[in-house]
Amino acid sequence: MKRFETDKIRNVALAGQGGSGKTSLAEAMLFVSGATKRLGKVDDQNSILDYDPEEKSHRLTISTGVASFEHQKHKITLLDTPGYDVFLFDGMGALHAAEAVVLVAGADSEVKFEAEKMWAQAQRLELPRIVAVTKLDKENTSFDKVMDSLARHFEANFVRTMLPIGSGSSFKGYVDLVKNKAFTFADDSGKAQEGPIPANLADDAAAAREAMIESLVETDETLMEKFFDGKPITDEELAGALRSGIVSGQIVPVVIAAGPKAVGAASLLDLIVASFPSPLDRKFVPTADGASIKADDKAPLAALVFKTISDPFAGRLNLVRVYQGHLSADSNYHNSTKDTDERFGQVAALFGKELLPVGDAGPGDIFALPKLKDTTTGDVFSDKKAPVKLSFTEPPETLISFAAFAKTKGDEDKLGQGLRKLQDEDLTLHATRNEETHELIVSCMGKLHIDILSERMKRKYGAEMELKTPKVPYRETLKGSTKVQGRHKKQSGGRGQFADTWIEIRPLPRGEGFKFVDKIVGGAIPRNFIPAVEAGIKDRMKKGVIAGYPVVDVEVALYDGKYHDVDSSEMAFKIAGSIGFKKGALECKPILLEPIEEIAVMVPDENLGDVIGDLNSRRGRILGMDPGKGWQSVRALVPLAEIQEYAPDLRSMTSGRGTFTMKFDHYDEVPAHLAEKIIAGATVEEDEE
Ligand SMILES: Nc1nc2c(ncn2[C@@H]2O[C@H](COP(=O)(O)OP(=O)(O)OP(=O)(O)O)[C@@H](O)[C@H]2O)c(=O)[nH]1
Ligand SMILES: [Mg+2]
Repeated sequence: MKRFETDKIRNVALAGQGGSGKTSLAEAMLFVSGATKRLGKVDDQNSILDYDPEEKSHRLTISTGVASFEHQKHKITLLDTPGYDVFLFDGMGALHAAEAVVLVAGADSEVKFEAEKMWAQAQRLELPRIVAVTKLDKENTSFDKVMDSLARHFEANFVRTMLPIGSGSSFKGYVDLVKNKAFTFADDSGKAQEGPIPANLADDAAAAREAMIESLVETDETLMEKFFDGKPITDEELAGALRSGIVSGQIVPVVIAAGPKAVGAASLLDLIVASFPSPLDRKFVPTADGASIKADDKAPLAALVFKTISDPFAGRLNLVRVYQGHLSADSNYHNSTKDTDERFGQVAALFGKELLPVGDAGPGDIFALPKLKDTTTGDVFSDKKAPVKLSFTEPPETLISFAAFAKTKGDEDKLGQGLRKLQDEDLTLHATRNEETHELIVSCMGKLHIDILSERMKRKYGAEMELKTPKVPYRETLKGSTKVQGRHKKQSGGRGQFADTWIEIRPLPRGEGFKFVDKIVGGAIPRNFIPAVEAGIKDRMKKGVIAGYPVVDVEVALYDGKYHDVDSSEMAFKIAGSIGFKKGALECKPILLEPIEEIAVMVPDENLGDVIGDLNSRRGRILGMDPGKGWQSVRALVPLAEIQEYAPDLRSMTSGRGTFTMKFDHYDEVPAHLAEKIIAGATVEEDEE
């Protein structure tokens, strides 16, 4: 693909809630521009953008699809973002690469939280928006209902620039209020029949056009004067006001489309070319130090890696957007985030999974770099001498954790490697080993997320993942104190084993761990055996005394003992230490401790009662509530054992709108009736005598 002047580039992200029709609309644009020979369909699994096998089988977008193509002497790059909540972060990152966002709103649904989140991200990045209303060909839909829903959920000056012709099965196309003509579609060729406005719509169209003109002229004072003086506004003036209204964000046009029938795709492309911002119009690129960025080819380089794709065969593919300066293939560049140099062998535009080599790239270009060494999402390429600190959106906290095992013995390495590769391309996936429970913990955003990760793991890295609820890292501690003898004596022919110890055990305040006090006087136990006694006690503490969990917060003083010149050894004293500790600990009212998490839940007002009731039923203790506009933030302490699968439950209680963060707070005593059950189901390792 050749390079285009910066003002001839349009980077457009499609965003919106799951299943609203983003990919279908993007496919329709590829088709009507001639970039594809046939109309790709999500349902027929032949979409260019949802090319990944898991995207095909689930018929939804998991990872932002990118397609660059030429249309009317412009280079258009579409970024087709995911809409389902667990994949949203990928799309939020991709918005960094766009100049404008098309919010795709399906007429068959109220605006949902996923659309709200992407809208908010567009707002943070100060990206102009337009709305494309899809699915007006479905029964029981109405354009007015969509407009109402938009107005309820977003603060923006929505302006209809189209009106639908027909609805449900009689939906035929739209009236273009700017051109003041009707466009109807007989088939899915994308070609419209242009004609006069149908008589039954004439009044509505005239009123809607008047309202549109009024909104448009408001963005320009001279136009406004002209309008209120009753003078006619020319088509050029209207087009100019539309463009400046979009670019400045003063208006949000609402258009009509239906991807699977290629309705509205050509006219959306026209609007993108004529009225969407080019990279030169971009006012704001977030930087860590507030430095400003100019879409200037000659300025020092500033390019952001907004996405990494990890492939078992091709390796890593980094998706990059240049904001400032330029770069070319077969040259070295500085990754200023990681402070390493990388060689750009190939620079390629993307068309779904296809790579189209380009020689060089400048401000506004979006492309892929195969086979870099160290670079991943969020990294910045800039001049070593004039480093630029571009900001990238922080990934959200993960919401659910699983203990992962390899289904087939021997696949543990594959699993570990696969998880590392999957983490490269997904910042909302974390894999860590829990040192206490020794489990491999995989944390991510939700149920659908882990399902897709499991499928990918199997297909790409050949390991089947078995998932369980993670073990709760309980601990044991003691409430009383005692003095106890630990004695180990064995005579089995030849040299025997002998060690005798007296220890005093007492509890320490929570969090103090373990303290060993050596009170041996007069050589009751020789000095060289004392560390062995301590080691034996520590060993036993790790293995637990009632349920197999580590014992914490105790002090043990070794104050007396006996030894034998021939039969005593370090091993014998170690065993005596362990035996003594176990015996003594059982006399000291041992109890179980459980981790307590502090959770902060953002709840829509209408779900507050349900959420609080649910937290109470999870043995939660509400700490406080902070009201917001239509929302409450609830803080509570909840035992980890009760809240490991909170994400899907909160999702269903709040129709997906509730969010939460959780962090470890402290360990607390497990209530006796629950402790009994845990202890009954546990095994404690015996001493090796
Ligand atoms: N009737 C009708 N169906 C549509 C329209 N647009 C999309 N669909 C269907 O809606 C479903 C979802 O379409 P997609 O294009 O995959 O939606 P999406 O927004 O990309 O979905 P995610 O990527 O999962 O967020 C598919 O079955 C489409 O065929 C439309 O305008 N009319
Ligand atoms: Mg999609």
